[in-house]
Amino acid sequence: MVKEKILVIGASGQIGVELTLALRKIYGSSNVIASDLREENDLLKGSGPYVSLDVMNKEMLHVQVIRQNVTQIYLLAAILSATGEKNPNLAWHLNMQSLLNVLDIAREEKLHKVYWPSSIAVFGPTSPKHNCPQQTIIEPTTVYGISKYAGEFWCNYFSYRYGVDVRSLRYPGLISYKSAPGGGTTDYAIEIFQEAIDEKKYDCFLREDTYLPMMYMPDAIRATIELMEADKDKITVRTSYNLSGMSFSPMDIAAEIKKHIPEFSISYQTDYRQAIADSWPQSIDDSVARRDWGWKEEYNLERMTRDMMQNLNK
Ligand code: NAD
Ligand code: AKB
Repeated sequence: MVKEKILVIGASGQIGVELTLALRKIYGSSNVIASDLREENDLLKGSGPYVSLDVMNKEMLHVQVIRQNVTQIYLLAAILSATGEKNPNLAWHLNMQSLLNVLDIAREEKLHKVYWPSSIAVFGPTSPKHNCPQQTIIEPTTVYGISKYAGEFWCNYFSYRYGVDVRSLRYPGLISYKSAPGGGTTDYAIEIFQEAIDEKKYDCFLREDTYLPMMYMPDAIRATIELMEADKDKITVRTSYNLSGMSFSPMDIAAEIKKHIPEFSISYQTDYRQAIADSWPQSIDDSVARRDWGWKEEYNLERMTRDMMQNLNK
């Protein structure tokens, strides 16, 4: 087996913490270097190497890659949909330049693989609302969605033009309890759990019937690793794979939480994030990922809620 040295950029974020820990289990702690602009997340401390790194500083990134003999990069640094609408220039700049820096270095240093996540945010109001297919009309209306769609085409370009083995998933909204979310529209589905436990009520910023594609973090981590470990000849999509777990609305998740906390109540006060959510599909067709590398989710709303409640109550 080829010895891999993995650099995770954005390791202190919602996905980064859990992905770094999962990669360390597979590849060995010392072979997975966590890096971030902010300080090391408490859950990572003592579990392996950490470097402070700004992905926008290409020279420093390049030095780290050479110095540490990095063979794979997982690039997770980004500005998400809700924060992106508050500062579109910054979101575009970070989301695009970070990817171009990583792809350039991957080409120059002949890295074995690169992982970069896209999002269901690439889809816009003209895309099909239900079972949105892999290839369809894609006209995103958020700066985050535009940056993700442009990024997908850069991945495709570097793959076909320079042979960079870059792989990507269009994650749905991800729900987790270990590290805090970073400014997305789907964050309500995380906040609701903590508020239900602490306050027994939650004031939701999306309308009760806003259905969105969602996934529990253990499924997302497994999908990422399965995609990255799949044989190269199985990967037919070099932009980004549709990926699906479940679809629910605030009303559905509130009803599920009520099974665990009967006195829980939800109210609704929508804000600018409603328009973002309304522009996205309600559910995703991920049959191409299922066909190419055997994707199958394990968690539905009921199972996820039970697991979230158990872990948050600990
Ligand atoms: P997050 O905001 O929780 O984490 C991003 C991390 O990147 C943060 O720790 C931040 O400090 C770091 N970062 C920011 N600027 C940096 C820089 N210049 N250099 C180095 N690090 C920097 O985000 P997340 O939810 O973990 O998302 C990770 C990736 O997955 C992003 O590309 C996001 O678009 C994508 N994604 C996330 C979701 C989700 O629901 N969480 C859904 C779809 C796609
Ligand atoms: C967000 O809401 O911005 C993210 C995403 C779906 O990309 N969770």
